[in-house]
Amino acid sequence: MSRALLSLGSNLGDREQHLRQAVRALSPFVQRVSGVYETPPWGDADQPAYLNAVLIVEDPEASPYEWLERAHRAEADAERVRDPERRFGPRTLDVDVIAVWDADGRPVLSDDPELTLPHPRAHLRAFVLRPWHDLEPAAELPGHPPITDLLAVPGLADDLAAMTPRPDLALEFKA
Ligand code: PH2
Ligand code: MG
Ligand code: MG
Repeated sequence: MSRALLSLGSNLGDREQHLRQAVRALSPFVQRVSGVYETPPWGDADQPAYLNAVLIVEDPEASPYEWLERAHRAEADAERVRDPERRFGPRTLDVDVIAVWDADGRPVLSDDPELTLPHPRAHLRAFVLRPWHDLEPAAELPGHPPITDLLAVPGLADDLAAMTPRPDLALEFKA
């Protein structure tokens, strides 16, 4: 189990710092870091705007659950507090495991509610698809059309138009 796409999001506190901290925490595994986008909140409109980015990470040893554990650890480091009443509510740091590929490049599929793979809503989220597309234009979300086609779905047009690239916030990363 070796490769994963992780999405990062923050809309509370020092958002930039939270994203940087996540990249640092995952740095032994990080292969690529996308640009940062400022995005309106999705799913629960009554909260501040997000900063979003994606990471491509690799570790020949890691199982999908290890990626989830690392994601949760990074969230805990950002002192994330979960509000059970607001599933899509504000957070200091959200690290989601979007998709995982095994050592042979085959997608890992899972319907475990703890870790559904691929992420069940990723194909609807411009804030995941667009930064991913910037890194890997030919990518495919397992079980879906190529992400270029997903980005062309009319339902995503408004969300894409509302995303602002933030090149001023490039997430430094030294391999
Ligand atoms: N995450 C959510 C809910 N809504 N909206 C944006 N723009 N970006 C996010 O990362 C996000 C969201 C829950 O994970
Ligand atoms: Mg999320
Ligand atoms: Mg999450």
